[in-house]
Amino acid sequence: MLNSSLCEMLGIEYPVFQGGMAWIADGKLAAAVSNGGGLGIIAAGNAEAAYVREQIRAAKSLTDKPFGVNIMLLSPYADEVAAVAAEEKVAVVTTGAGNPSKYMEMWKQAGIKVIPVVASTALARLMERLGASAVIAEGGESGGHIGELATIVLVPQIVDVVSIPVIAAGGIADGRGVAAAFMLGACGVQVGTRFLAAEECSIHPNYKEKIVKAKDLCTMVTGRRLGHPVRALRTNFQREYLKAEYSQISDEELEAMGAGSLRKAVVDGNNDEGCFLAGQSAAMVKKIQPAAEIVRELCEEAEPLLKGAAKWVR
Ligand code: TUI
Repeated sequence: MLNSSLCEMLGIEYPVFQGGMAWIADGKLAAAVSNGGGLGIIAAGNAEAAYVREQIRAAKSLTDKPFGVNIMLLSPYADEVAAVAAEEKVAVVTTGAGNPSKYMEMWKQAGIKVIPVVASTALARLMERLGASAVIAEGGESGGHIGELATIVLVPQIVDVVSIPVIAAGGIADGRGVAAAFMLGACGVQVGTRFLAAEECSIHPNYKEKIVKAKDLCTMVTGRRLGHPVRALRTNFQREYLKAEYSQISDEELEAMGAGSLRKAVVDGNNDEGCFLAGQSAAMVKKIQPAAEIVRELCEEAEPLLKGAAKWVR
Protein backbone atom coordinates (compact mmCIF):
# COMPACT_ATOMS: atom_id res chain seq x y z
CA MET A 1 0.00 0.00 0.00
CA LEU A 2 1.27 3.46 -0.89
CA ASN A 3 2.54 5.02 2.32
CA SER A 4 4.88 7.75 3.51
CA SER A 5 5.92 9.70 6.59
CA LEU A 6 3.08 12.11 5.78
CA CYS A 7 0.49 9.43 6.66
CA GLU A 8 1.99 8.93 10.10
CA MET A 9 2.44 12.67 10.71
CA LEU A 10 -1.21 13.45 9.94
CA GLY A 11 -2.92 10.19 10.93
CA ILE A 12 -4.24 9.57 7.41
CA GLU A 13 -4.33 6.34 5.43
CA TYR A 14 -3.37 7.60 1.95
CA PRO A 15 -0.89 10.44 1.21
CA VAL A 16 -3.48 12.36 -0.82
CA PHE A 17 -4.74 15.89 -0.08
CA GLN A 18 -7.83 17.31 -1.74
CA GLY A 19 -7.02 20.82 -2.92
CA GLY A 20 -8.69 23.73 -1.10
CA MET A 21 -10.66 25.01 -4.08
CA ALA A 22 -12.32 28.40 -3.44
CA TRP A 23 -16.15 28.34 -3.54
CA ILE A 24 -16.01 24.57 -4.13
CA ALA A 25 -14.30 22.65 -1.34
CA ASP A 26 -16.90 22.68 1.45
CA GLY A 27 -17.32 20.62 4.62
CA LYS A 28 -19.18 17.89 2.78
CA LEU A 29 -16.45 17.29 0.17
CA ALA A 30 -13.67 17.55 2.76
CA ALA A 31 -15.37 15.00 5.03
CA ALA A 32 -15.90 12.59 2.13
CA VAL A 33 -12.19 12.72 1.23
CA SER A 34 -11.12 12.31 4.87
CA ASN A 35 -13.54 9.41 5.34
CA GLY A 36 -11.93 7.89 2.24
CA GLY A 37 -8.53 7.97 3.98
CA GLY A 38 -7.10 11.11 2.37
CA LEU A 39 -6.96 14.63 3.79
CA GLY A 40 -10.05 16.66 2.94
CA ILE A 41 -9.60 20.43 2.94
CA ILE A 42 -12.24 23.13 3.34
CA ALA A 43 -11.53 26.23 1.24
CA ALA A 44 -12.04 29.61 2.87
CA GLY A 45 -11.56 31.39 -0.46
CA ASN A 46 -13.02 34.88 -0.17
CA ALA A 47 -15.72 33.78 2.30
CA GLU A 48 -16.49 35.42 5.64
CA ALA A 49 -15.42 33.82 8.91
CA ALA A 50 -18.95 32.68 9.81
CA TYR A 51 -19.23 30.59 6.62
CA VAL A 52 -15.87 28.93 7.30
CA ARG A 53 -16.83 28.12 10.89
CA GLU A 54 -20.09 26.61 9.66
CA GLN A 55 -18.25 24.40 7.16
CA ILE A 56 -15.72 23.28 9.79
CA ARG A 57 -18.59 22.29 12.11
CA ALA A 58 -20.32 20.49 9.20
CA ALA A 59 -17.15 18.50 8.49
CA LYS A 60 -16.75 17.67 12.20
CA SER A 61 -20.30 16.29 12.19
CA LEU A 62 -19.56 14.11 9.13
CA THR A 63 -16.17 12.66 10.03
CA ASP A 64 -13.96 11.76 12.99
CA LYS A 65 -10.91 11.81 10.73
CA PRO A 66 -8.50 14.75 10.44
CA PHE A 67 -9.23 17.43 7.85
CA GLY A 68 -7.78 20.80 6.92
CA VAL A 69 -8.77 24.38 6.12
CA ASN A 70 -7.17 26.36 3.30
CA ILE A 71 -6.67 30.08 3.93
CA MET A 72 -6.55 32.10 0.70
CA LEU A 73 -4.26 34.93 1.71
CA LEU A 74 -5.59 37.48 -0.81
CA SER A 75 -9.00 37.33 0.87
CA PRO A 76 -10.21 40.50 2.62
CA TYR A 77 -11.29 38.17 5.46
CA ALA A 78 -7.96 36.31 5.80
CA ASP A 79 -7.32 37.65 9.35
CA GLU A 80 -10.73 36.58 10.68
CA VAL A 81 -10.67 33.22 8.93
CA ALA A 82 -7.14 32.52 10.19
CA ALA A 83 -8.42 33.13 13.74
CA VAL A 84 -11.42 30.82 13.21
CA ALA A 85 -9.12 27.99 12.09
CA ALA A 86 -7.12 28.45 15.32
CA GLU A 87 -10.25 28.62 17.52
CA GLU A 88 -11.73 25.49 15.95
CA LYS A 89 -8.38 23.71 16.29
CA VAL A 90 -8.56 22.05 12.90
CA ALA A 91 -5.88 19.40 12.33
CA VAL A 92 -4.21 21.13 9.39
CA VAL A 93 -4.10 24.60 7.86
CA THR A 94 -2.91 25.01 4.30
CA THR A 95 -2.40 28.45 2.76
CA GLY A 96 -2.37 29.77 -0.78
CA ALA A 97 -1.64 32.84 -2.87
CA GLY A 98 0.77 34.50 -0.49
CA ASN A 99 3.06 34.43 2.52
CA PRO A 100 1.37 33.28 5.78
CA SER A 101 4.25 34.25 8.13
CA LYS A 102 2.17 36.53 10.36
CA TYR A 103 -0.26 33.73 11.29
CA MET A 104 2.20 30.87 11.82
CA GLU A 105 2.76 31.39 15.55
CA MET A 106 -0.99 31.56 16.30
CA TRP A 107 -1.67 28.33 14.41
CA LYS A 108 1.26 26.50 15.99
CA GLN A 109 0.10 27.62 19.47
CA ALA A 110 -3.29 26.03 18.67
CA GLY A 111 -1.53 22.72 17.88
CA ILE A 112 -2.32 23.01 14.18
CA LYS A 113 -0.02 21.54 11.53
CA VAL A 114 0.70 24.32 9.03
CA ILE A 115 1.32 23.29 5.42
CA PRO A 116 1.68 26.31 3.09
CA VAL A 117 1.57 26.21 -0.69
CA VAL A 118 4.87 27.52 -1.99
CA ALA A 119 5.71 28.44 -5.56
CA SER A 120 9.38 29.27 -4.94
CA THR A 121 12.39 27.92 -3.02
CA ALA A 122 12.68 31.18 -1.04
CA LEU A 123 9.21 30.86 0.47
CA ALA A 124 9.76 27.13 1.12
CA ARG A 125 12.92 27.88 3.12
CA LEU A 126 11.17 30.62 5.11
CA MET A 127 8.20 28.38 5.91
CA GLU A 128 10.46 25.62 7.21
CA ARG A 129 12.30 28.15 9.39
CA LEU A 130 8.99 29.41 10.84
CA GLY A 131 7.89 25.89 11.77
CA ALA A 132 5.78 24.60 8.88
CA SER A 133 5.13 20.86 9.18
CA ALA A 134 5.40 20.35 5.42
CA VAL A 135 5.03 22.40 2.23
CA ILE A 136 2.96 21.93 -0.89
CA ALA A 137 4.93 22.57 -4.10
CA GLU A 138 2.25 23.59 -6.59
CA GLY A 139 3.18 23.89 -10.26
CA GLY A 140 1.50 25.97 -12.93
CA GLU A 141 -0.48 23.05 -14.35
CA SER A 142 -2.92 23.64 -11.48
CA GLY A 143 -6.24 25.33 -11.74
CA GLY A 144 -6.86 28.67 -10.08
CA HIS A 145 -4.09 31.02 -9.00
CA ILE A 146 -0.73 29.76 -10.25
CA GLY A 147 2.96 30.46 -9.87
CA GLU A 148 5.61 30.55 -12.62
CA LEU A 149 7.15 27.08 -12.48
CA ALA A 150 5.83 23.71 -13.64
CA THR A 151 5.47 20.83 -11.18
CA ILE A 152 8.29 18.74 -12.68
CA VAL A 153 10.87 21.47 -12.03
CA LEU A 154 9.38 22.99 -8.88
CA VAL A 155 9.07 19.81 -6.79
CA PRO A 156 12.72 18.62 -6.94
CA GLN A 157 13.99 22.15 -6.33
CA ILE A 158 11.83 22.48 -3.20
CA VAL A 159 12.84 18.97 -2.07
CA ASP A 160 16.49 20.06 -2.32
CA VAL A 161 16.13 23.08 -0.03
CA VAL A 162 13.97 21.81 2.84
CA SER A 163 14.05 18.77 5.11
CA ILE A 164 10.33 18.77 5.93
CA PRO A 165 7.99 16.64 3.76
CA VAL A 166 7.05 18.05 0.34
CA ILE A 167 3.64 17.46 -1.22
CA ALA A 168 3.43 17.79 -4.99
CA ALA A 169 0.50 19.53 -6.68
CA GLY A 170 -0.37 20.61 -10.19
CA GLY A 171 -1.23 18.26 -13.03
CA ILE A 172 -1.74 15.15 -10.90
CA ALA A 173 -4.97 13.31 -11.69
CA ASP A 174 -4.10 9.61 -11.84
CA GLY A 175 -1.69 7.03 -10.46
CA ARG A 176 0.98 7.89 -13.00
CA GLY A 177 1.09 11.44 -11.69
CA VAL A 178 1.24 10.17 -8.11
CA ALA A 179 4.12 7.80 -8.93
CA ALA A 180 5.96 10.56 -10.80
CA ALA A 181 5.55 12.93 -7.84
CA PHE A 182 7.14 10.35 -5.53
CA MET A 183 9.99 9.91 -8.03
CA LEU A 184 10.58 13.68 -7.86
CA GLY A 185 11.04 13.40 -4.10
CA ALA A 186 7.55 14.26 -2.90
CA CYS A 187 5.97 12.14 -0.18
CA GLY A 188 2.39 13.07 -0.92
CA VAL A 189 0.19 14.70 -3.53
CA GLN A 190 -2.51 17.34 -3.59
CA VAL A 191 -5.21 16.86 -6.19
CA GLY A 192 -7.85 19.44 -7.05
CA THR A 193 -9.33 19.09 -10.52
CA ARG A 194 -10.13 15.38 -10.27
CA PHE A 195 -12.21 16.04 -7.15
CA LEU A 196 -14.40 18.44 -9.14
CA ALA A 197 -15.91 15.23 -10.50
CA ALA A 198 -16.50 13.72 -7.06
CA GLU A 199 -20.10 12.80 -6.30
CA GLU A 200 -19.85 14.73 -3.03
CA CYS A 201 -18.62 17.89 -4.79
CA SER A 202 -21.55 20.33 -4.83
CA ILE A 203 -20.66 22.43 -7.91
CA HIS A 204 -23.32 23.05 -10.58
CA PRO A 205 -23.84 20.09 -12.95
CA ASN A 206 -22.72 22.28 -15.91
CA TYR A 207 -19.31 22.63 -14.24
CA LYS A 208 -18.92 18.86 -13.77
CA GLU A 209 -20.00 18.24 -17.34
CA LYS A 210 -17.39 20.69 -18.64
CA ILE A 211 -14.66 18.92 -16.64
CA VAL A 212 -15.60 15.42 -17.78
CA LYS A 213 -15.78 16.61 -21.42
CA ALA A 214 -12.57 18.69 -21.32
CA LYS A 215 -9.83 17.95 -23.86
CA ASP A 216 -6.06 18.46 -23.71
CA LEU A 217 -6.03 22.15 -24.77
CA CYS A 218 -9.13 23.13 -22.80
CA THR A 219 -7.53 25.42 -20.18
CA MET A 220 -5.97 28.86 -20.45
CA VAL A 221 -4.42 31.47 -18.16
CA THR A 222 -5.80 34.97 -17.63
CA GLY A 223 -5.13 37.62 -14.99
CA ARG A 224 -1.46 38.30 -15.68
CA ARG A 225 -2.07 42.03 -16.17
CA LEU A 226 -3.40 42.42 -12.61
CA GLY A 227 -0.64 40.21 -11.21
CA HIS A 228 -2.82 37.22 -10.30
CA PRO A 229 -2.68 34.67 -13.09
CA VAL A 230 -5.41 32.03 -12.92
CA ARG A 231 -5.95 28.90 -14.97
CA ALA A 232 -9.51 28.12 -16.02
CA LEU A 233 -11.42 26.28 -18.72
CA ARG A 234 -11.21 28.01 -22.10
CA THR A 235 -14.68 29.52 -22.50
CA ASN A 236 -15.96 32.48 -24.50
CA PHE A 237 -15.88 34.49 -21.29
CA GLN A 238 -12.21 33.67 -20.61
CA ARG A 239 -11.30 34.52 -24.22
CA GLU A 240 -13.09 37.87 -23.95
CA TYR A 241 -11.38 38.56 -20.62
CA LEU A 242 -7.96 37.84 -22.13
CA LYS A 243 -8.72 40.19 -25.03
CA ALA A 244 -9.74 42.89 -22.54
CA GLU A 245 -6.42 42.44 -20.71
CA TYR A 246 -4.61 43.48 -23.87
CA SER A 247 -6.99 46.37 -24.60
CA GLN A 248 -7.01 49.97 -23.37
CA ILE A 249 -9.63 49.48 -20.65
CA SER A 250 -8.70 50.50 -17.12
CA ASP A 251 -7.65 48.07 -14.39
CA GLU A 252 -10.87 48.94 -12.55
CA GLU A 253 -13.01 47.99 -15.54
CA LEU A 254 -11.04 44.77 -15.94
CA GLU A 255 -11.54 43.92 -12.29
CA ALA A 256 -15.27 44.64 -12.61
CA MET A 257 -15.45 42.27 -15.56
CA GLY A 258 -14.12 39.38 -13.47
CA ALA A 259 -16.06 40.18 -10.29
CA GLY A 260 -18.39 37.41 -9.21
CA SER A 261 -17.33 35.10 -12.03
CA LEU A 262 -16.25 32.22 -9.75
CA ARG A 263 -19.64 32.22 -8.02
CA LYS A 264 -21.40 32.36 -11.38
CA ALA A 265 -19.57 29.19 -12.44
CA VAL A 266 -19.88 27.21 -9.22
CA VAL A 267 -23.37 28.16 -8.06
CA ASP A 268 -25.19 29.13 -11.27
CA GLY A 269 -23.30 27.05 -13.83
CA ASN A 270 -23.43 30.20 -15.98
CA ASN A 271 -21.77 29.22 -19.26
CA ASP A 272 -21.53 32.83 -20.48
CA GLU A 273 -20.21 34.72 -17.45
CA GLY A 274 -18.73 32.06 -15.20
CA CYS A 275 -15.01 31.46 -14.64
CA PHE A 276 -14.62 27.67 -14.44
CA LEU A 277 -11.27 27.24 -12.67
CA ALA A 278 -9.59 23.96 -13.62
CA GLY A 279 -6.12 22.51 -14.04
CA GLN A 280 -4.52 21.09 -17.17
CA SER A 281 -5.43 17.63 -15.89
CA ALA A 282 -9.13 18.28 -16.61
CA ALA A 283 -8.76 16.24 -19.80
CA MET A 284 -7.71 13.24 -17.69
CA VAL A 285 -10.90 13.30 -15.60
CA LYS A 286 -13.22 10.78 -17.18
CA LYS A 287 -16.14 10.23 -14.86
CA ILE A 288 -18.11 11.28 -11.81
CA GLN A 289 -17.38 8.94 -8.89
CA PRO A 290 -17.28 8.93 -5.07
CA ALA A 291 -14.42 10.90 -3.50
CA ALA A 292 -13.22 7.83 -1.58
CA GLU A 293 -12.94 5.89 -4.83
CA ILE A 294 -10.79 8.68 -6.33
CA VAL A 295 -8.42 8.59 -3.35
CA ARG A 296 -8.13 4.80 -3.54
CA GLU A 297 -7.66 4.66 -7.32
CA LEU A 298 -4.91 7.30 -7.28
CA CYS A 299 -2.90 5.20 -4.83
CA GLU A 300 -3.71 1.74 -6.15
CA GLU A 301 -2.65 2.79 -9.66
CA ALA A 302 0.62 4.26 -8.35
CA GLU A 303 1.68 1.17 -6.41
CA PRO A 304 2.55 -1.19 -9.33
CA LEU A 305 4.27 1.70 -11.14
CA LEU A 306 6.54 2.44 -8.21
CA LYS A 307 7.18 -1.25 -7.54
CA GLY A 308 7.85 -1.84 -11.24
CA ALA A 309 10.31 1.02 -11.61
CA ALA A 310 13.16 -1.45 -11.13
CA LYS A 311 12.54 -2.71 -14.66
CA TRP A 312 14.39 0.32 -16.01
CA VAL A 313 17.60 -0.62 -14.27
CA ARG A 314 19.92 -3.42 -15.35
O1 TUI B 1 -4.05 29.77 -4.19
C1 TUI B 1 -4.07 28.92 -5.04
N1 TUI B 1 -5.06 28.80 -5.93
C2 TUI B 1 -6.16 29.62 -6.01
S1 TUI B 1 -6.52 30.89 -4.96
C3 TUI B 1 -7.91 31.23 -5.81
S2 TUI B 1 -8.99 32.53 -5.41
C4 TUI B 1 -8.38 33.76 -6.42
N2 TUI B 1 -9.19 34.23 -7.32
C5 TUI B 1 -8.78 35.21 -8.15
C6 TUI B 1 -7.52 35.74 -8.07
C7 TUI B 1 -6.66 35.22 -7.18
C8 TUI B 1 -7.09 34.21 -6.33
C9 TUI B 1 -8.04 30.37 -6.82
N3 TUI B 1 -7.08 29.48 -6.90
N4 TUI B 1 -3.07 28.02 -5.12
C10 TUI B 1 -1.96 28.07 -4.24
C11 TUI B 1 -0.89 28.92 -4.79
N5 TUI B 1 -0.19 29.73 -4.06
N6 TUI B 1 -0.48 28.97 -6.06
C12 TUI B 1 0.54 29.85 -6.11
C13 TUI B 1 0.71 30.32 -4.84
C14 TUI B 1 1.67 31.25 -4.33
C15 TUI B 1 2.22 32.26 -5.12
C16 TUI B 1 3.13 33.13 -4.57
C17 TUI B 1 2.05 31.14 -3.00
C18 TUI B 1 2.95 32.02 -2.45
C19 TUI B 1 3.48 32.99 -3.24
O2 TUI B 1 4.41 33.80 -2.67
C20 TUI B 1 4.09 35.13 -2.51
C21 TUI B 1 5.03 35.78 -1.53
O3 TUI B 1 4.63 36.79 -0.99
O4 TUI B 1 6.13 35.23 -1.31
